Amino acid sequence: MNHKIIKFQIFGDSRGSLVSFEEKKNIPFCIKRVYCVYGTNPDQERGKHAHKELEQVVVCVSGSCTIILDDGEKREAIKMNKPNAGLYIGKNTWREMSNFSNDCVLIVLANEYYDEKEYIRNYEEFLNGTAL
Ligand code: T46
Repeated sequence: MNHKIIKFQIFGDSRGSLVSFEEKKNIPFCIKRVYCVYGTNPDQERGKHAHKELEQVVVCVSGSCTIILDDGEKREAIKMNKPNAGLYIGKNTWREMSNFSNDCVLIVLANEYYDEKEYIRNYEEFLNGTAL
């Protein structure tokens, strides 16, 4: 499957904790876009799409949620609840996000600008593409 967990070093002291994200160092690409997902109601689902080429790293900096990843053959559910563990998601990977806690905040680092044409939002279309 085209995903992996990236562990970030925690710089912690008596004041609290800090993690940093650096392109081509602990993030495996050049970062063109950063966005934040927050305030999602716990009964709502997000995602339900794949990307043709986009690569991203998702970091849950507060609260928790579940991300299901699907490569067309296998599905894996990943619990997101640690600021020091990023989820790298490569191209052609279907994702579904659910079980959001009220305080869930996701920071997402992406290697390209936003482009709706780059999304595959239909699951059948996704499956047909991965079967090629
Ligand atoms: C992903 C998961 C983890 C923009 O205008 N610019 C942006 O950079 C993004 C990401 C979204 N938008 C607009 C497009 C929609 O009108 O914001 C709205 C919500 O986007 P979407 O429904 O795609 O959000 P999610 O949470 O389902 O998915 C997002 C990302 O779109 C997606 O790439 O992998 O987070």
